[in-house]
Parts: sequence; C-alpha cells; structure tokens
Amino acid sequence: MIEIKRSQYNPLIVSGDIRPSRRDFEIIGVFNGGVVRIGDEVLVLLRVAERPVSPHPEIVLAGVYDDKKCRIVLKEFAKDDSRNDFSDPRLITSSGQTYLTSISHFRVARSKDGVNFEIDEGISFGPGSAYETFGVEDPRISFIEGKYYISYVGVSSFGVTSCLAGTEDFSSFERLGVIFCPDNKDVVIFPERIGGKFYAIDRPSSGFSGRDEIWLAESDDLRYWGNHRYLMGVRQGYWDRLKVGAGAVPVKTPKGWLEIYHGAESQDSYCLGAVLFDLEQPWKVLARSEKPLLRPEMDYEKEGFFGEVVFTCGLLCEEGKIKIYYGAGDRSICSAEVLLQEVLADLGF
Ligand code: MAN
Repeated sequence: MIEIKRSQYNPLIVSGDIRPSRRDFEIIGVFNGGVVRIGDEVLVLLRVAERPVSPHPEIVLAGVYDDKKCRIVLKEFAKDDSRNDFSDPRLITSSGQTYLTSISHFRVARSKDGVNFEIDEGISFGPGSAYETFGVEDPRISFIEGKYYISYVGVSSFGVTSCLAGTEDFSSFERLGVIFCPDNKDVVIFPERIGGKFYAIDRPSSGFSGRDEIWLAESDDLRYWGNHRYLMGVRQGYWDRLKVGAGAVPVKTPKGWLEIYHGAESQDSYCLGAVLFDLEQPWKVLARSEKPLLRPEMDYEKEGFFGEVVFTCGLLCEEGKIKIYYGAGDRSICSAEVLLQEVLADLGF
C-alpha cells in the first residue's frame, strides 16, 4: 500500500491570507498553484479566485474583464430571474450564456521551508485579453532552457482556452497567446526537448463524444503545436472513469516521465494518480495507478467552495520525494509527499 503523507500544517494557504485585489471584492479561494524551486525558495504561483461582494441579497454580481477598457466591470444577475441558473456554485448560466461566479488571477507566494509562505500584495498576472475576460486559471510552470513558461487557462465567452506566458523573474511576464483552442485545459509542457521536439499534454473536451481526455502535441518553438495524438482516456470502473487531465509538469525519472494527473469519478469528485510515459517516446503510456494516490478524505478536501476535490498544478521532486502541492476543495493550498520509489513501484517499476 502506497503511503502518501499530507503535511501536518495543511491547509498551508487559505483565503484569509490574501487581500482581495479591490475593496469591493472578497476572496473565495486560493488553490491550484504552479510550483517551482528558485534557489533556496519554493515559489508557488497561486490561483486566487475572487468575486464582487453584492450589496443586495437578491442580486448576484460577477466580475468580468473588459478587454477594451482594460479593467474589470461588474455584471448583475437577479436571483429571482428564471433565466438565471445558479445551481453549480462555480457558474452562472443566463439566457444560454455561461459566466463564472468568480474571476481568478495569479499571485506569487514564496517560502523557505515549503510550509510558511510570504504572499505578494498585488496581482502578479491577471486577465489581459479577450480570451481571459472571465479570468486566468490553473497555472503550470515549466523551466525550459533558462526561462519559465506558464501554461494556463484563459476563460471567456469564447470558451476555455489554454494560453502561454513567459517570464524570467515572475515580476514581468510576456504573453505568448492562445496555444490551444476551446475547450481545452490542463496543459502541461515537458521541461525539455525529447528527440529535438517540445511536447505538451492537453485536454480537449469533445462536445461530439462528450469525452474529456488527454492528448499529446509537439512543437519546435512552444507556440505552434501540431502532430496531435490521443494519449490516454477515462477507464470504466476506475477512479478516473469520468474525466482525466494533466496535473503537474512531468518529472523525468530513470523509468520514464512521471505525471501526476487528476481523474474524476463523478461530476464532483476529483482524485490524483500517476501515469508513466516512455522517456524517448512520450506518446507511449507505460503504466497508470490502479488506485488514486490521493483522494478527498480530510475535511479541508471534502468541504470547500467546490468540495470533494484534490487537484494539482505543481510539485517538486527532491531528495527522492514527490512533494505535491494541491488545491483542496477549490478553496485552499495543501501539500502531501510520497517517496518517488514507492510511486514507481506502485506502477510496476
Ligand atoms: C470548471 C472548474 C472551475 C473553472 C471553470 C472554467 O468549472 O474548473 O474552477 O473556473 O471550469 O475553467
């Protein structure tokens, strides 16, 4: 039985640790952070989700980035209007249009011990294009050839896209645009070239098949992606029977590329497990976890803005351990660690 150890200090970062970006907003969650080690510090690029506080109990407000005015404007939805559907806490559907109940941006958090974090005051990276009007979400950081690349989700009325930004210092960022069209999320870029090419895992959602599964793409320059291939799907009867999507950036191990991914067993329960891809031919899946490495068990995972969720966008592989940072219940940042050797043994290696 594989043993994963949650940090005794969980949750490490909660909404109360963060000041909203505006006085009229409140934080609803801080979760799904991208992770990288820089020198003696762990840097987590947090997804901070906030929403306007409504002064009227019968009106729900949503913050939407106006890409012409370059600022966030407020939209009103009356609770008693039958055209408005609020049944999913994350979404508002109004006359056939979908909005989000919160708008997310990224903020830098730094820590010397991986437990106590100093969080930057302002927005480090926020919505900035027509494809990000409902926010930017779920950053994954790949350190490639001396530069950090952040693959993240841009949500707008166009749908859910995957975008890319580059940075050298996490204070200024270069927007490199949409790299995968809607609906496509959970993009992680391998940290080095394989056989001369860059590779990314993505997760298109097919309206036709109704499936949310993992694909692989290749590129020469990280911006233009092609040679798309189906990589792995959902498995009937398993913990990942409904949806799968990449989690953290793949880790190179002697046995293959190790990817910690998420699987949903129902619309509202997300677990984490492992998959191993071939080192030279990453389109070959070598093994997948029979059982999840982590499933929502603690109160802080079962409850939350959207409970029953453990979801990762980043980890560190250090001292023979996989240190996973994960979002719990779409509300807080937690961590858990497991021996790399145990994960590989569990996969049969
Ligand atoms: C899902 C969840 C939300 C997210 C939207 C848009 O509903 O992952 O957290 O805001 O998709 O990406």
